[in-house]
Amino acid sequence: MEYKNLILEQNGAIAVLTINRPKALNALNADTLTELSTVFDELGRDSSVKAVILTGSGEKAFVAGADIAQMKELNGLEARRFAQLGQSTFRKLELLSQPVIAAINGFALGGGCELAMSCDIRLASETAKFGQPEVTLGLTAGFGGTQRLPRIVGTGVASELLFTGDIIDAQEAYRIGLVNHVYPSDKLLEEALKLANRIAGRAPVGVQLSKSAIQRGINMDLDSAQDYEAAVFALTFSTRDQKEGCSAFLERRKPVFEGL
Ligand code: DAK
Repeated sequence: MEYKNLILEQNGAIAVLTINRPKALNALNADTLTELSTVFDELGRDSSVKAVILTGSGEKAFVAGADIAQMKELNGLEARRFAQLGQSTFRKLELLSQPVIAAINGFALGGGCELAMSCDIRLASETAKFGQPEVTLGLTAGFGGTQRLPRIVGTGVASELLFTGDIIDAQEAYRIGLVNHVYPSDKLLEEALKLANRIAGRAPVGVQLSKSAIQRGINMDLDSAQDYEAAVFALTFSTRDQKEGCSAFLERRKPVFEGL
């Protein structure tokens, strides 16, 4: 399918999805959110895709937030619809069967930081900047930031960022655990592809069920989460890849996984 504000490319088993509104620093307007929602459905159906990389077009921004020009004119009801569109799209991303790596190549502010936080793994370029500046605009975060940021960095650090709107650099984001790794800008995509390919080489059902156990389990009490973990663990025993992986270990050879 053709998209106006997105570029979807496939590199072997890896899909690279680029948000492409560089003139507006890839800000998320309603059209872009709607396209993202559609592309996540498309990717979820595509069993040839084993991992996804999400990035922003140009050298300056991952995503500089929700589109302020569009948002400024909303009335209360429209703002609720806009927040719901963003929230449901980001939740779809979080629950996408394949793992998603955010390659954060510049500003990840407001909705952009919230988008990155909906990905499974965050890699940043040395020039990346992060923040939830909504309070500087007279708003609160509306695409899950008040919920995901505390889960990732803890309530104290999240509260400071959400109350001040301060913008932090990639090293500080690394220090507080918001990103997994920081790379020079010209190495970011290469490193993201390396990581995605390492993941794509593992048993796909195992990877996808691990993701599901993390994403579903984190919002459950520990006993329910462990029950869920036991159920997904059991499910892997109905796959050929489980037999292959264990046999390959015992036979001291590399496994050949089929995703079945
Ligand atoms: N929206 C729309 N356009 C944006 C934009 C944004 N978020 N960020 C940048 N742009 C546009 C600029 O207007 C400019 O357009 P032209 O003037 O060239 O037409 C172009 O991108 C380049 O930006 P600058 O000229 O400003 O570039 P600089 O290098 O000088 O500055 C910057 C870069 C990232 C520091 C600056 O652009 C900036 O501060 N941008 C805004 C960042 C921001 O505050 N982001 C958070 C947005 S608020 C909710 C739903 C959602 C949300 C909240 C509530 N509900 C419905 C409840 C989410 C809120 C947000 O994400």
